[in-house]
Amino acid sequence: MSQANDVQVTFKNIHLPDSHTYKVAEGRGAYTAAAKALGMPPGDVIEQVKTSGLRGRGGAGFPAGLKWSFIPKDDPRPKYLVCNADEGEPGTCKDRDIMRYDPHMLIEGMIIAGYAVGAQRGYIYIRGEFYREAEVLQAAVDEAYANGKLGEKIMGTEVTFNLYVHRGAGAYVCGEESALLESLEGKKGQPRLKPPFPANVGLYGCPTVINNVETLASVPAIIENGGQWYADLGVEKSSGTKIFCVSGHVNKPGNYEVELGTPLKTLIEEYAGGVRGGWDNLKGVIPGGSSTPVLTREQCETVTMDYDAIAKAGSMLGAGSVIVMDQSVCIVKAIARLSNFYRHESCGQCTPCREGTGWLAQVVNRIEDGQGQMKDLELLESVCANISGKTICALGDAAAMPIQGAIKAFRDEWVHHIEHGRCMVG
Ligand code: L3W
Ligand code: SF4
Repeated sequence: MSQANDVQVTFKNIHLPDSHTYKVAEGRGAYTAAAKALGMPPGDVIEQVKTSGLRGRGGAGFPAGLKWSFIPKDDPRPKYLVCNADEGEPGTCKDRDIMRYDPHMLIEGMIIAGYAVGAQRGYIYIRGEFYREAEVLQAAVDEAYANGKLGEKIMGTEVTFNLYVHRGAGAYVCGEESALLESLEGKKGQPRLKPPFPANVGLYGCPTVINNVETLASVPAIIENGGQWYADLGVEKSSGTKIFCVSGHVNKPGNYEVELGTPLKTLIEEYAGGVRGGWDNLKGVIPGGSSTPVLTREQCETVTMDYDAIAKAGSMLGAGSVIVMDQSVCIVKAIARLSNFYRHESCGQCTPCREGTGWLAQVVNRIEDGQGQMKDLELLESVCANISGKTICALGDAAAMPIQGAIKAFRDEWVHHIEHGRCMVG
């Protein structure tokens, strides 16, 4: 759970008692933004979201309004809206809290998005392990139907929007949008080659918008207050607020919603209670989830939490999962943990990822076990280079990037492991 702070968009209501219920949601003004949107031409709704500068909060940061505008207009095929609630990236737990505590904000965002792109049907694909959240969501969907917010002729208009909650079955790769669509269609959850992008060939071969939970939950506030209001929050090219999931060696781990552009050091020291044992005890931070390269303490001193600044520092904002590691962490052991994860989650469809993730895990584990040789570092770099950019989906890159980053930033630890057969942190 997060703490309240000055700027709240998606977490604005989560501290209200029973915030997940329709009664409380209605009392705080839920669905007024949807009613407003339904009174606007769909193109104007898309324009407001474009003006807001809202970027996808699932990891890639793709502009949401632009994505909506890709849906072909004069196309007889049905259009679909899909919410990616698969939240499987290690370190990420923000969408879970939105669904737990404010499901009506997500539903309202989906009504607005569905209307804007001409979709009469929406799906929330929720991670299988989120059993309780799926129950809360389904109850909220049922309440929204019962109160005329979903179904036919919603809110006194001619608009139809039906919404379904679909539970996944526990595969990380189903968070990749095209694997998610395959899974939703009842097939094995394996990524598709892109292009074509889902905007043209998505669910059942039809135009489909897929957005993350946090992205869609940001939409009601944008419509209510105007795109420019949102654009004025945050920094250039990274507008608005973002929920950061701060975990690891901090005194107050949790989800914190702050404006994009907030210094990482402020996020850790002022919101998350500081590094265990003090700032000087910090070793490094994975800023955006397990797929993103680690930042050193020196970089953490100055970097700000926005898309461009993190990219400039050689990493990615990703899904905003800030994993803090203090001096007790063995970087090789931490990377071994991640490598085992990616080996396990590779869907096996393409050779560089299927074979490469196996090799990476094997070599990293060998070094961790004290059996490594200096040439293993070159081998790791070579395997990473042969995966990166050569696979169907980003999972291959995601397995390679943390290793490349950790060798670059903490080479001395890898060398010590190899030369001494053990970790330098004791
Ligand atoms: C139409 C074009 N649509 C791009 C759409 C595309 C997608 C979005 C972004 O990976 C990243 C990955 C993970 N016409 C388009 C177009 N689109 N060009 O825009 O696309 P893309 O390919 O840049 O990214 P992606 O495949 O969605 C997502 C990273 O996020 N990540 C993931 C974390 C996991 C979670 C989670 O568990 N919640 O988020 C963390 O870093 O590695 O790089 O919709 O269709 N010309
Ligand atoms: Fe499957 Fe890996 Fe290829 Fe993605 S990169 S399609 S997870 S084998």
